Amino acid sequence: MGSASTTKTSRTQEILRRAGESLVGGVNSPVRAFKSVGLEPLIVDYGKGARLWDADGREYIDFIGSWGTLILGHAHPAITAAIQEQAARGTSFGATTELEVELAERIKRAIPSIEKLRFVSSGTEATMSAIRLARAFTKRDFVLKFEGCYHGHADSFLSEAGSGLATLGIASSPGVPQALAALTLNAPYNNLTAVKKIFAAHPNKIAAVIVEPVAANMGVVLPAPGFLSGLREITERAGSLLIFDEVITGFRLCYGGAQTLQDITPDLTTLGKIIGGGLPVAAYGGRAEIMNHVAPLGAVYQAGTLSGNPLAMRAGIEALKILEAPDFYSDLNARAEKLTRELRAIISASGVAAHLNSTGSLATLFFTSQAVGNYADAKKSDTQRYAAFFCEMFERGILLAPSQFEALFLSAAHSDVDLDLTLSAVKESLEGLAAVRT
Ligand code: KE4
Repeated sequence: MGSASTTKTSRTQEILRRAGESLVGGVNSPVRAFKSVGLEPLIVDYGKGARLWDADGREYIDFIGSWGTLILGHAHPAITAAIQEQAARGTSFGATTELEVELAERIKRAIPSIEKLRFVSSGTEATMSAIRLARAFTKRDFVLKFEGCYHGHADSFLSEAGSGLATLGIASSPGVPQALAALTLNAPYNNLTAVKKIFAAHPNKIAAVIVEPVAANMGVVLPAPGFLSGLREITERAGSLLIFDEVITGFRLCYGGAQTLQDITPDLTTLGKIIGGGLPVAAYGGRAEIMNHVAPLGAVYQAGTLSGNPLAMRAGIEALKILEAPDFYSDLNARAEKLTRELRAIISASGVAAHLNSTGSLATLFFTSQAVGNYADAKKSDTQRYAAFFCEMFERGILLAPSQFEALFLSAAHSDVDLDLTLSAVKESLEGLAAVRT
């Protein structure tokens, strides 16, 4: 497995050359460019289970899993069959089908805070629409987000954001009008004092607080005890909406949202990734009193040609059917617990300054000796060491996120053999790093 390409005329090189001519940076999403780890983008040929094969037949154990989407692994047979069957019946009608009603009903049963929802085709569409709705419902303009959290690339979110912006060191994106950027307020994650100060400075002006209930776009950072309940209290008192961006955590940690485990009821929730079974599906939803302000019932306009398309709905339904199995999450989370326990033992024995943050099947290995509780902590990580670690693992056929500020996603498809190979590769890679002083 692995061993980055050396033959210059490989199929990968030929596709990379063409990709560079037609796609910006050879990719359709910046974090895929592998820039921060000093490699050329991976060109994938196909995936099966927990494995990916690149254009030159090199095999990898995949911990990106389409950025958390593939909790069931690549090309799950039941999902593939469902897609094939639906494709023969039509992929998109631009009209309602029972399939979108069925998927919505499944999501509502799993996440009771969602009384009504609207399907869209990307997490960005979901969060962008949720913010527009919150501004309309509260008649307020400011939104509060958290440094290092990432909510997609809509204008209101591109300041102090995580994921690809953190990876590329972009503090705020050009092209966002200053007048709009000024309406986005940022606070450090896990810092309620800062949140209270911002609310005091903007009385009756903040439409919503949007938060990842478990942050995964600055790397994985857990909410401190009381942080999320504190946000609930502050927003309730201020007449602002609380939006849980569960695009990553939705159906990742349990059959529901992180809100299910944290017993907190947000006003709106955004979902994506897992609910589409590998096809482009996202959603925003919440109290009917709020959602009924969206067109055609209300005046808040949001639309989408492929929203709720039957092909993607069918894939999502099939995925949630499998995830609903009684022991799915207890099994996955037990395997994840075993993996992270053994990873911590290897890290400790290696003597390398590294910290593993994890919850359920989400984890990030930060190359820092300190605990990581917010974006400022995360940015103290040695990103060069992370890049060196990434390359060592990549050489050994283990594909991690090509960024210190992303997560490792364990799926139900990762076998004991995959995990044993991964642990051996981590041990060897860290030993390699320990031998090299950077
Ligand atoms: P998309 O527009 O990329 O479907 O979703 C945006 C989004 C919204 N909210 C959260 C919490 C998210 O994590 C994301 C997207 N996640 C990143 C990975 N960290 C997508 C990967 C990429 O940008 O290519």
